[in-house]
Amino acid sequence: MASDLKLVSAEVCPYAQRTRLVLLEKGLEAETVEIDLRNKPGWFAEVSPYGKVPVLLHDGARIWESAIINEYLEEIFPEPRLTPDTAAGRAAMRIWIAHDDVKFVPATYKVLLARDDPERQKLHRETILDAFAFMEREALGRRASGPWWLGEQLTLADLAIYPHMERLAVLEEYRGITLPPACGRLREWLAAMQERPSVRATRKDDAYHIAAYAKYADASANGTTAADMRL
Ligand SMILES: N[C@@H](CCC(=O)N[C@@H](CS)C(=O)NCC(=O)O)C(=O)O
Repeated sequence: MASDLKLVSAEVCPYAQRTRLVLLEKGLEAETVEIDLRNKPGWFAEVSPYGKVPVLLHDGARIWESAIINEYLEEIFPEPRLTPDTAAGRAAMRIWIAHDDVKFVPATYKVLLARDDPERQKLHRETILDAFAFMEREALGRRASGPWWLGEQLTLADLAIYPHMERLAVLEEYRGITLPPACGRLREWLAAMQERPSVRATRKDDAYHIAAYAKYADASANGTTAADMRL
């Protein structure tokens, strides 16, 4: 039952937003428990094995890692479908979620945390710019048609990648990194995403994100995410 769903979340968190987007796209109601990541409640360590949000509790199961939570929701609540019908399509969807998780997002945290190291900043800046160009060319540039990441169908790839793109103002504010003019498809995709009711319901403005990431940009962040990203 959808009403058995409980999401441990934090409004600032792009990964938690991924799952909130899937819940909204599927019209699922969940009890959402917001936590303050700078002041985690005592019970959080029991619930979250990595000390991170999001965590989903459902039907006796405890699921963590946003991309895996979203696939779980897709399996249990298949309508509306957010995965392609073909195996190749599903592989493409997972490739782009992995690209976001492994290539793009770590570089965005690392470029902020490298406050005092211009060489490392340069390295991560290049990774980010390469990732923009790669997404523009290899994902959006290869779609047959349609406004979404893989074409006509909105999938978990759109909902996984969007929250990090919503936060691009953070990179511009602190490190002067912007989406290059050549990334017109990315810009159009972002605009299309921002029309969706699920995005409108979860979206925060640039000023909110800029304030939320100040502790990464001044390298004072001391949570588990910052520890992982410093490695
Ligand atoms: N790979 C994880 C990442 C989740 C994550 O990094 N969450 C952050 C907030 S955006 C967190 O809870 N960090 C805890 C901390 O920094 O102490 C996922 O996809 O769910």
